[in-house]
Amino acid sequence: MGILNVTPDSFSDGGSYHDDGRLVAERALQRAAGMVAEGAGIIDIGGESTRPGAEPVSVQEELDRVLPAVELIRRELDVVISIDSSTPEVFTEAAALGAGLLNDVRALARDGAVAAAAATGLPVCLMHMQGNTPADMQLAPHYDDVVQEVSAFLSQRIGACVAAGIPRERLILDPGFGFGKTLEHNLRLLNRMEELHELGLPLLVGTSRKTMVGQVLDRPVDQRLHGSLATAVIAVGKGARIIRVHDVAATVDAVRMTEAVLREAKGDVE
Ligand code: 9MG
Repeated sequence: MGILNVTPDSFSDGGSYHDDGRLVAERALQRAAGMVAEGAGIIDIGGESTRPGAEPVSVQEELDRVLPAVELIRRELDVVISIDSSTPEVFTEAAALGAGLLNDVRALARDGAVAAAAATGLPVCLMHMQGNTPADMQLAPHYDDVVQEVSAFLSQRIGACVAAGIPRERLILDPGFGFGKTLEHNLRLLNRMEELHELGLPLLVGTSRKTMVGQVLDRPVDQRLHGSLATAVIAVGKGARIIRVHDVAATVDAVRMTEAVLREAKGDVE
């Protein structure tokens, strides 16, 4: 899964979102085409930053950022479009334009989100976050047992989705690396990720360029590729099915190599 942000600061190489929404959609298409050529099977389009401390955007602003990119990418590329959003109106409109997956860091907790997601008929990724919003999630994360609590939260959200008519088979789970977690919590979650298989659903993992990599390696965000690849390899080794990344080509190579080793262990060598 390649990451495609369509926030105003995402295309700082000239041109501005506010000047011309179409220009952003065209830049977004170029980036998406690059990631597809590098091997991405899913493009995750987001119009609201989920970084710690990020300011919320209005529904209209989010729609204006996301929909032109969805429409253009859907028309031009053969790839699954994922919508990185928590906003019911965005789910509905993006689904009507051909999106194929909803990726919600708030696990459909916003008012009307479960019903709107159910009505689209699309698969949904439910992510764990401690704290209600990216703005407050890193204030003082605390868990007695991070893996158990993430698992219990996801289990509760699965129940809410199934009760609202989203079948289990349409759900994907994500432990939410970096969302209301210290470095120790993130490392423990990665080490014990197998325990989340008890929930019986595919796992999505996003660690690409995150603070946890920067903290271990003492590297700024533009020097975290190698550390991010290490976490992707571990996640695939522990059964993750989707890896959400900025650096698609390098991750595809690392994942293909990991899968070859895992296949050999099962006696299945090409
Ligand atoms: C939008 N977004 C940012 N980080 C993410 C992560 O780790 N997982 C998912 N599902 N979405 C994320």
